[in-house]
Amino acid sequence: MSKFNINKARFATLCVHGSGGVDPATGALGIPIYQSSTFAFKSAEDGAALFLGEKEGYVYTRLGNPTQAAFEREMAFLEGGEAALAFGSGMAAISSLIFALCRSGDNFVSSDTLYGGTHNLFADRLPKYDIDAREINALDLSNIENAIDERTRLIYIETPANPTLAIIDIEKCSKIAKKHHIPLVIDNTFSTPYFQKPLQLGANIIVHSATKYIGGHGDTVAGIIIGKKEFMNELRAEYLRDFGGIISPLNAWLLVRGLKTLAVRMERHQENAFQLAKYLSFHPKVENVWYPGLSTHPHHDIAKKQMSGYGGMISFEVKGGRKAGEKLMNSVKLFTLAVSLGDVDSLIEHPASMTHSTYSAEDLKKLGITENLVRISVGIEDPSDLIEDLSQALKLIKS
Ligand code: LCS
Repeated sequence: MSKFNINKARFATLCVHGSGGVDPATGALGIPIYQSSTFAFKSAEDGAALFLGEKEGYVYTRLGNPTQAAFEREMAFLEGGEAALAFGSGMAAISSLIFALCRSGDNFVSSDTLYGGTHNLFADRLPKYDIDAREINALDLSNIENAIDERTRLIYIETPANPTLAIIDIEKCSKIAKKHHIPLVIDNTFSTPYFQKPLQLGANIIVHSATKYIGGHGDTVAGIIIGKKEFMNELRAEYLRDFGGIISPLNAWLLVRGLKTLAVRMERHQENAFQLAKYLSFHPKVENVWYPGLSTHPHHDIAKKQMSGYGGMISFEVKGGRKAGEKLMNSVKLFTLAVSLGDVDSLIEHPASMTHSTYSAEDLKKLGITENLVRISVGIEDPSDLIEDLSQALKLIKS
């Protein structure tokens, strides 16, 4: 019997069967956790050749590890990229990427609604290295054009944006990037390759906080970059080797395992989120619901064009200001009051005082991250239980 042609497989099959097959060393169907810091050389000459890069193989886990490689291979495969590079966190991936692309005196253009940690890196840390992150409203594409000059090294877009679920047109951004011969970087954390394929839309590099849907179980912190092989090799040498923000073999293994169920988890996250978004839209104590799948979402048309589904994140405003939002968050019983997202468990948090507290009050207002905005990461529980929980908590808010 001829072997199944994995290249023709659909996404859910790719998630399960992956790019790697069985472990070549042992035949293990599940990739082993190569929990080893170092790897023995066959001879002194062999070690020297590995160090010179004349021979492929493993040397030391900071420079590469088979479990880490399995995760990278799988992510490159699922995103449709040439290669990938795993990091110890999403922030390690993003900071390494920016340092790899920019030198002192350079700048880059970024969408202004970002995860609060990314914004903090861009607005507070990078200026210390004389790198200017120009955070602009990328919903108006002319703002991107206008911010670009001869020292601009990349365009960085988070879409859907955390926490407002703003959707930026990737294809249109990629045309601007091409015109200026600079790479377009997309943070694909909220969608995952299951719902959005930025490389197919013209982007050049993808970053993820793999902590979220990629792992899916809330038990790992990790990041990954996907792009051209040559660039990934350069990044590995310059940034993993010298800056050292590597992923551990155990965490890489948890992510490989998480990816096997990515398709079914994303389907269920979306199904549940749709039901909750509709429920919240009609609730008298809720003002605005931001979910890209709703036709009332201001960028629904762009979402429909570039995403094959809308994910599991919802933000909404509770009538009655900050106090009403706090009452809701303190009253839920099934949702966990916690940051992070993309877990099988449903989570609830307050962006203005938690994940996005790195923004100034003025910026929060400008971006629509209001005092009464609550963000939920919809898990894979029974949606009726989730609705009942929100319902009992909303009932406790005095109108
Ligand atoms: N990109 C996005 C879109 C994120 O949401 C996060 C973290 C990161 C990058 C950074 O990844 P990390 O280093 O945490 O793996 N977002 C978080 C959030 O919304 N709540 O807690 C963390």
